[in-house]
Amino acid sequence: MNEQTKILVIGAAGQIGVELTLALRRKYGAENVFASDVVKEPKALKETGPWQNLDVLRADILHSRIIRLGITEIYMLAATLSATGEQDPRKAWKLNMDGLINVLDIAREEKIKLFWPSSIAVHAPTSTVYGISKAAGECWCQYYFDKYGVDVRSLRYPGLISYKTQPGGGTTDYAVDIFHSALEKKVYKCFLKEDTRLPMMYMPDAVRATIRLMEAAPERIENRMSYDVSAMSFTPAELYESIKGFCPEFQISYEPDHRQRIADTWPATVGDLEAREDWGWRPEYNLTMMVNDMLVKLEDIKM
Ligand code: AKB
Repeated sequence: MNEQTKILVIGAAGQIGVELTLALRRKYGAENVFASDVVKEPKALKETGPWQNLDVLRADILHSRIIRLGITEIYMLAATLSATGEQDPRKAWKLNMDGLINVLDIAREEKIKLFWPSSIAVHAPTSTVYGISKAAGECWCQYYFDKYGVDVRSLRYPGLISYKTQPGGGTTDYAVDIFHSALEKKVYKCFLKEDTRLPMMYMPDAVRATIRLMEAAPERIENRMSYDVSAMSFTPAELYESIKGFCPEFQISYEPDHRQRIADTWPATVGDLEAREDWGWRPEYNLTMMVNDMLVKLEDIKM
């Protein structure tokens, strides 16, 4: 690690933000990783390192704080997800697009290395405002790299499964909610059809992929738009069967809602050869390993 590396995580209270911040603090030292969000500091981050209340849409304040803290790397995670974005498309567009461009401008002026997450939603870019914003965001990343040499790197995350923080308003959220119902011995009402297959990833793999991409030598990053990364792909019925192997009494019912329409446009699987070849991506968790680990960790938390 370069002596002066100072990291800012924007959107640190979200599903990826909490776990990525904790992993970065373990790796780079707590005092070198500043977590920030517009909402208050989540319990999971309290007393683990420095916290800043920052709004990515207030570019001037953000810019001066970044200079004052001597930030050299930014993980810009603040975004509205696919399902929530459909309730107020203009608001989602503003956060997802203006937020990214604000940070790209600061990265350009201060020569800061930047990570920004894209999504499998780009494979059906016009089915949600989220998909449009991710597809456009990838183009902005390429543009800032080509035109200004900004060292920006990106992954297209699949649905992410985690136990520390709940996801916030995505189409793949069922794959987290289902575990809470299983442990609370409730019947789970799934909002997607039983045979809806989507690409998914366990959070430890997502965090590892993100840090590995950011640590790769710049000449290995051939793709400045975004890399597909894949780990597993399953349907609600397959996930249910896997959980039932550990919780035999668990029951499910299927009541598809507006999110089914979004899921139907997304790919069932994605190929990640480019990420494997360019910077050595390999997932560690398959469906059974993920289910086992989720149930153990959630049980510990709930006890
Ligand atoms: C969502 O469902 O909106 C996200 C995603 C796949 O980008 N989890």
